[in-house]
Amino acid sequence: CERQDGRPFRQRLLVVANRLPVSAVRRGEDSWSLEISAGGLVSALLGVKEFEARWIGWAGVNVPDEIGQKALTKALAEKRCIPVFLDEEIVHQYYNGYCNNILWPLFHYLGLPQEDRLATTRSFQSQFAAYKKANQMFADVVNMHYEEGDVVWCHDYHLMYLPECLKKHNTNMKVGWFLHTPFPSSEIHRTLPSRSELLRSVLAADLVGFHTYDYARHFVSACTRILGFEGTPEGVEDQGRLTRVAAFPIGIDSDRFIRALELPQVREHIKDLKERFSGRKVMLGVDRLDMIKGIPQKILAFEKFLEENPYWRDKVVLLQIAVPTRTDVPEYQKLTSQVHEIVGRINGRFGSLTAVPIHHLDRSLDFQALCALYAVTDVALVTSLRDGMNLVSYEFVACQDAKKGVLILSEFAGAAQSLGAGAILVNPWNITEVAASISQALNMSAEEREKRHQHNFHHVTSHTAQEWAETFVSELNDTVVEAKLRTSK
Ligand code: ADQ
Repeated sequence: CERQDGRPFRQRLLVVANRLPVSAVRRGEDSWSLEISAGGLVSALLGVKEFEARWIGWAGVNVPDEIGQKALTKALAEKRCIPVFLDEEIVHQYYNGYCNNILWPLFHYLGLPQEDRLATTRSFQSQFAAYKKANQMFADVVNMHYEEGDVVWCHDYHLMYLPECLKKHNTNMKVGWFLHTPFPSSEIHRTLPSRSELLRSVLAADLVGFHTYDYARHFVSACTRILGFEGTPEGVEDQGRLTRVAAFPIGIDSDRFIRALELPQVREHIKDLKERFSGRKVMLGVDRLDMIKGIPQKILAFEKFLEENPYWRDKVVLLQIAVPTRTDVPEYQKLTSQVHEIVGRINGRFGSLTAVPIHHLDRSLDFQALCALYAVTDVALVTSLRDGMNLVSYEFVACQDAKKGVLILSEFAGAAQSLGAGAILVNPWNITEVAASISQALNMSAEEREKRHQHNFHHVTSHTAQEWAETFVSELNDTVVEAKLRTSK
């Protein structure tokens, strides 16, 4: 594709997500230091060569003054990032409130936190108003930077109201929306007071994507049951207007992990870990410390395994690496102390003066340390109670071509649909079943491990993050843009 002046034309992709892929730290009145966080989405989009990506999102800091805002905008521009400035009150109501206290637990089938259920119900309207206001602020920034021919890709549950805001301003804008969490059964979505407004807004997009067919199907049935629209194999139709709905399972940049294993520092790290845990099988959990990840259930299952298998007590170690998130939320603080308490009890019960069965770290690991850990692991335990996809399971598989370890995977993670044939699938709520699967994994023959690993490795290396992004954006480009704003029935 060429422009009139003969230069190659690269279509601009405006990626809109709640958080920009950078951490910003203020160094002075008008100076900022920025660090790019290399998450899955960043590497996925860096790999897509035919588009020129620009990021639009919140930088995660409150910048009340104009000098600070100008300086940050300028610094971010060098990283192709455009900030949306949200004040503290909006962040409290929109992000902590509506997104994290209402949508996040609901979409993961966890319900509202028990102790403040009524309070949440009372503050619902004001939080939803803040959610809409915040989404409009994102839309204003997109509109300011949009040029004809750009494609706009909105991400996640934080921005469900964005497609409608964008299309109201410009019906010709090409808009896609992708959800990184599960979309729950329509019976769950029905309980949300703002259920119809959110569905209608998402349907204003030209393409709506989910990790799995199940989530897409749940979304389509929510639209048919709640809005009375028609579900078709292509998506959702209303008065002749179709919104395409489909599954686009995300992947990882598998080469980045495979290449890292060849680095001298990583090899050194692997050697140290092997010496440190020599004579013991290594089991690994890597999660954000979130209710959805099922960390207490996983540790209880490990306890049951030790209880029932005395032979293994001094021959196995569980390394649980949990990055703290949302540390200011009481529910998450409670989860942290609960996990610490269970780990302490189990180590007291089964540990000795020289060794403990569980090493629990409340922190993030850098990329190289993470790769080394994945590589020395015999059994990975991914026991999310619900998870949109779960990339940790993919990363583990990518680093296991030498060892061919076993993946124990929750049937409630989206990844179960792609890695199910190679993993041992479990119901994470059933600790007896998870304990039995640990035993199965540790006793598995080398041939069976090889067979299961090959299946998963092939999937992880052939369904990459780059392919995911390319497929979504090219399908978005192929949709017919039309006015899809739905009026209330
Ligand atoms: P998350 O809930 O964050 O993502 P996940 O997909 O597992 O879950 O990705 C977590 C990422 O953080 C991985 O790349 C992992 O390496 C990293 N990470 C986790 N713990 C770490 C630790 N202790 N140290 C260092 N790194 C750590 C959301 C959805 C998922 C969906 C993704 C992508 O909840 O279901 O798979 O988005 O769509």
